[in-house]
Amino acid sequence: VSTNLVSGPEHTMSFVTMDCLFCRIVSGEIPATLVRETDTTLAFRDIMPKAVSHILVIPKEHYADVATLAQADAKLASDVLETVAIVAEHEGLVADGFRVIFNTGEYAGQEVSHVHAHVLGGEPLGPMLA
Ligand code: IU
Repeated sequence: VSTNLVSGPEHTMSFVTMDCLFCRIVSGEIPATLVRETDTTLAFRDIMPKAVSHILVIPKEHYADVATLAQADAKLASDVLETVAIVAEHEGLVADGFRVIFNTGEYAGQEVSHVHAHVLGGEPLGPMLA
């Protein structure tokens, strides 16, 4: 896995792996519809939305999944959850409720190995699947 140190006006220094799709979104190499950016996290719209509102929240730094992140950097995991909460508020999802999902590993069908919270809402969501 190659790692690059990326710096730029809108990105503070962060380690990214350039063979990771979401790291490429962090670096600006691949476009995404950004919803919110903090020093440590990024929120953007899922390209194949499964609800009226479907946003992905990621740490800029690469961690494979939520379990790895939580054990390696509890503060960064907390930053991700804070961005989830702020995005849910800005999207107007709080009053009616919303769902947060971290698919983790093969059985959960995790496709992108860069931890991401799915934030889903804006309509009744039905059974608990992302
Ligand atoms: P998963 O939890 O790893 O299965 O979710 C990956 C999500 O990333 C999935 O909902 C895709 O629609 C989404 N996605 C994206 O937003 N932009 C992309 O370029 C690609 C996937 I590839």
